Amino acid sequence: MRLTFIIIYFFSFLANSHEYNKNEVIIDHPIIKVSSADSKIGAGYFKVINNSNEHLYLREIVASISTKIEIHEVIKQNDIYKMRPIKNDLLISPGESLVFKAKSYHAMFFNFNRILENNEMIKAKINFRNNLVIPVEFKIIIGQVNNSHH
Ligand SMILES: [Cu+2]
Repeated sequence: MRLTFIIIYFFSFLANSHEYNKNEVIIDHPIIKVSSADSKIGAGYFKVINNSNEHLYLREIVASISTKIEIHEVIKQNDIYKMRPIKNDLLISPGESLVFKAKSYHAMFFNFNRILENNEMIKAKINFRNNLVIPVEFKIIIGQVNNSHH
């Protein structure tokens, strides 16, 4: 009984995880959270792991589903979280990782050009300095978005 449970857990974990790898740089579990299928904005989360020996600078994210994608940072001012586009490329040092998550760095997708489906995969490219481009697919997660400071 217990073994069955462990096996099911293991395979469901595999099914839920997706990652992309190029030049020793890993993009782990990219998702876009939206509040509904016809949302016009969404927040993108993922983890960047730099296993290379080079300094890595994340520059931008591009995807045909969205006309504008910004990388935001979140700052806390007078106990209120505020987000704003980053001014400089994001450094991830060799051996370090950076997590895009709620109340922290995230990608803002604006103006989706069609209705979205839960769990569908959205093609995108994450661009770094020195012409490093990592193609990924963001999984759409509908529901449970806290719009005030995702
Ligand atoms: Cu934002």
